[in-house]
Amino acid sequence: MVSTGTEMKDPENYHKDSFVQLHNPNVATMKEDILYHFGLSTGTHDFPAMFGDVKFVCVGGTPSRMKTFSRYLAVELGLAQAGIEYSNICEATDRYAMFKVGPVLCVSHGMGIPSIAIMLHELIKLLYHARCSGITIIRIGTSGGIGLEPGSVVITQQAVDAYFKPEFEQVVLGKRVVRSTELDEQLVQELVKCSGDLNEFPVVVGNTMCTLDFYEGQGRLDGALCGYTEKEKQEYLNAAYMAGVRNIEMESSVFAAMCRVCGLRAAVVCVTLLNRLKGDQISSPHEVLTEYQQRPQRLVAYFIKKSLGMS
Ligand code: R2B
Ligand code: URA
Repeated sequence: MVSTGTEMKDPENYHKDSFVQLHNPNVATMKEDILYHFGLSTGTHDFPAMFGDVKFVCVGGTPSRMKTFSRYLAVELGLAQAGIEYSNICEATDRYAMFKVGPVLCVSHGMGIPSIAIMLHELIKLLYHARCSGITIIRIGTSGGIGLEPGSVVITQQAVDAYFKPEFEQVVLGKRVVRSTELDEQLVQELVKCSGDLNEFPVVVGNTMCTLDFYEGQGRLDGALCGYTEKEKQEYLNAAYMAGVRNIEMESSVFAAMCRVCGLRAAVVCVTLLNRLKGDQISSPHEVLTEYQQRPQRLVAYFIKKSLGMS
């Protein structure tokens, strides 16, 4: 079976006050749902009470980055209290970390498609069990840029695969299933507007290539394996640039595909740590990289504040 995923819904109308939808009739019939990798269960936790007021979800690679982001958000949203730390809701497991700051849930997803996909299955079910509606979800992350100054932030227009196609392909029961990776255009424009308001660092809208690997998958010359030349690498990255690709990372395609099917308004905002046309190694000093990583956080925190009528 080859499915485009477009039969699922009309993307124009799926946000508004829409409830999170699962694309699985089995879950509604389950007495208890154990979200194993979160260490949470509908049998032991009151999801509507814990998460029913969530309106924004921010996901990013590492637990520490999401903790830092939740602290920063607490200050920005006026919810920080001296000496009080937001605790990790998933402390029963070390697979993922989750922090809740008012209406914002911050969750780490690890590296790569399999890791974020597992997290998203459980996150989307969590939002469904909590009866959340009108959710906006944003991946904030890092990436390698193509033809951009390091530190530039890319708001993803389309998440594309390594052939530059806006598709996510998975094998389900031995068959190819292809889903669309289209993202919410209006949300892209809202984020662009916020970047103009902030005017603190370069922000571009472009396609994001999602790969299965950091080294060969992204055409690096410095992995343990490499069977191509510098010239072939440059040709590939230039072809990506011509296809509108401005950055490369490892989660956006499945993120876009899953959120689309389940009625979540989704965006991807990643900073570029280097310009891949100029090299492969991430060699900027730690402080520089730390500041770069804060850029998507600053933009998204501003967007949330603005959406809540706070700026
Ligand atoms: C960006 O950075 C990670 C690889 O270093 C990966 O998770 C990604 O998408
Ligand atoms: N993350 C990636 O996936 N690639 C890069 O080049 C940098 C960060």
